Amino acid sequence: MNEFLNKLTSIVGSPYIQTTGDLDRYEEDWRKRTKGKALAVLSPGATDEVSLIVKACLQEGVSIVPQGGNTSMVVGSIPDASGTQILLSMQRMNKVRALDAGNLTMTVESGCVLQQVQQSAENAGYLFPLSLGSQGSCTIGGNLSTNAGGTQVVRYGNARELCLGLEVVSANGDIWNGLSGLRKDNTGYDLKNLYIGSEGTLGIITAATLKLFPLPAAKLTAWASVQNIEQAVKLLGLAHKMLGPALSGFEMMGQFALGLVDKHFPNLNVPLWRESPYCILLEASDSESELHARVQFEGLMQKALEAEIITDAVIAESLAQAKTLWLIRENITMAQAAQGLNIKHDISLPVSQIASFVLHTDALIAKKIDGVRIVNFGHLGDGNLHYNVQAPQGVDSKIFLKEYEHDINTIVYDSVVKYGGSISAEHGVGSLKVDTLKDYKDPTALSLMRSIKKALDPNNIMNPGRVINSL
Ligand code: FAD
Ligand code: 2HG
Ligand code: ZN
Repeated sequence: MNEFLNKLTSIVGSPYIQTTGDLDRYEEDWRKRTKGKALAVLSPGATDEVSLIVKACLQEGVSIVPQGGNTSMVVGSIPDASGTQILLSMQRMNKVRALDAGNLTMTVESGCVLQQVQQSAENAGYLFPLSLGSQGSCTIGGNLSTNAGGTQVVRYGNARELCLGLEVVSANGDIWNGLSGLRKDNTGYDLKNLYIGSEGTLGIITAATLKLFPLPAAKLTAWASVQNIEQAVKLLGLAHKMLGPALSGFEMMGQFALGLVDKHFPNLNVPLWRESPYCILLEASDSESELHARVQFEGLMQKALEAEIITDAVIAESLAQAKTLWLIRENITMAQAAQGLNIKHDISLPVSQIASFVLHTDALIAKKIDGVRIVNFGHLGDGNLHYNVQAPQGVDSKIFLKEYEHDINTIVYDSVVKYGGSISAEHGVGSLKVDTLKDYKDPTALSLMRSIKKALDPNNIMNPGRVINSL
């Protein structure tokens, strides 16, 4: 083993291999549910180093866990407890390689933090629209490997839709340069889209060519209260109709979720939440002007009030106000963390089914556990709910999870199937949902997925046990 570690040291250089010391930030998952142990943490600085590492690991039969910002919600990016895996941190590979204004593309290394990618695009006068609450620490490689969603999907799509090309180190150590930047390329199987969303189980993304967009001339943000989800869905329909492609964000937040923000971030002054079961955060991105956006937005709010779809609304009057409204939404995850562990469900449903799903599932859960609280919020514009279940007041969250996690998951996921949804909308499968996936995914689809895994990673060295665990 020493010889193997010496070989790895010679590839990355001794400052970039760690086997001892405080490795918690690499070995513990973001939610602090699980802690693993790596044989070594490697931080390569270039694609050819990644290639040499994979070849060395393959020869030694050692598996690799790729990691970006370690913000996974599904325990996908930490090593297992065996102390035999290599944790490959991509954070040193953080260069912007090129920006092609004529082609509206930017090529970046996979360890670039998402916020850095957004900022680099903006500095050059363009927009890279992917936006997540974790954008200050997640990496673009992690975003692509999980096909991340976030708050701008309703207009710009998931990470997959924002990527035109990849550079990948395959599971046998070969470097595939697919950084084409082409919007059309029908020359066979779509390799890029196999690696996107594969959660590090097929290869390592080392760089990506991303789509850029013109910066909008104006952005407006509004906050509205509604009596129930049916009204929220009506508002979404009206917003699509009246704003067209300008609608760039449509988030729904339940009263208990906002109450947590109010409790843990009291300086944020959450509007309208005490008197309404749900609040909606809407954003319009206009390519004409601030005035044009405001007229359209005010028209939408007026009509929604007249039709009694919403009960009240505020339109942000300044950038600072808009930022605060977004901070309230983005801090729901931190507020939950401050409250204690809960049972997370990142689900997607046809928008038309969401109200019935929530009514049905709320009732089943309330029947099972008295006083349980639902942290219900999410990207309603994309049919993506974060339907999280919090222990009743006064019940220890760890004991609650131990006792009820399995049963609650069964209730929620059976209900997801009943209403035509998916058990993972944007966070992925990781190891947390790997057993659940077996029960809820079409068997033929699972069998095809296993064939792909066997073909691209025959020695099962890439993030084994994640996404699919029986080969
Ligand atoms: P990591 O957590 O390090 O890894 C995630 C997975 O990708 C792992 O399986 C890992 O092995 C693999 N991986 C990482 N880098 C590479 C690479 N270069 N090559 C191959 N595989 C790789 N997610 C959403 O979709 N939408 C949200 O709105 C959202 N909001 C969040 C808010 C907060 C506060 C937090 C903590 C998380 C949120 N997430 C959200 C989840 C998470 O941020 C995303 O899944 C993100 O895309 C992960 O990026 P990362 O760099 O941290 O990846
Ligand atoms: C979000 O939309 C994230 O804020 C996290 O996807 C969801 O905390 C969660 O459950
Ligand atoms: Zn989300």
